[in-house]
Amino acid sequence: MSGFRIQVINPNTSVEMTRTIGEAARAVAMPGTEILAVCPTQGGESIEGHFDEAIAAVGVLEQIKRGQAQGVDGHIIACFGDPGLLAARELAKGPVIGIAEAAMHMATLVATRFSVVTTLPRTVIIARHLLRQYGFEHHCAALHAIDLPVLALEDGTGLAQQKVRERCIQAKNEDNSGAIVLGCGGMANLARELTAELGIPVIDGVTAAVKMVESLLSLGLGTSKHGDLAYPNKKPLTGCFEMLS
Ligand code: 2AL
Repeated sequence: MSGFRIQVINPNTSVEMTRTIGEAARAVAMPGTEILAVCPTQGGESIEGHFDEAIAAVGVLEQIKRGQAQGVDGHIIACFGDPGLLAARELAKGPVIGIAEAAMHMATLVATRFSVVTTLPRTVIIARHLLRQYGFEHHCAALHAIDLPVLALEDGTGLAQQKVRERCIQAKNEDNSGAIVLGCGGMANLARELTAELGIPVIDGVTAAVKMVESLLSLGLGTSKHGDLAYPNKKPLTGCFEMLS
């Protein structure tokens, strides 16, 4: 089976991070899969809290609409908070996977307990909420922050990448976790090297989500349109939301 078109949406407006995410996605995609890496035209350059996520969710929905109009087969929300995930599923016919859920699901398949390494301490709290929401609380041994902002991953110094590496090693040794989940879309290019170096699965959600969307599409599965994920009830939307109606 080949010929899937998968839209990878970076919900922040950083063009550099969108490139990193797109390259990581292409590196694992099947030969026939086309990866379209996009980001919203409006919003914040990084997503680091609930306020940022609320804004980013609108950008995600705009891109889902656009992707559907272009006939893409599936979508990935490439921010670790999975902003707008269920709303995106209402709009989409094909599968929509968030990178946090993708990485967490994958981790439970290869280890009994995993640790999360993310960017800021406040993101740790958001990730903890997601663990509870997705039912993975009991699979997670600990969460760690490198304590650097998201855009430090794109500043070219390598400092953030070094801190991610150190935190992953610490998590392996101190939490006694069997796997590590990387908690930011901007860490997508680090998983394979860290997996080799640490000798345990280090899972990035972007690449995990690519394989999940490909799997669902190969099985002929899309988002259920029965029940709460049915298309949104039609009603006029005004102002800046007109583009979503
Ligand atoms: C994120 C992410 O993945 N992209 C972004 O802008 N903020 N979340 C995070 N936990 O760092």
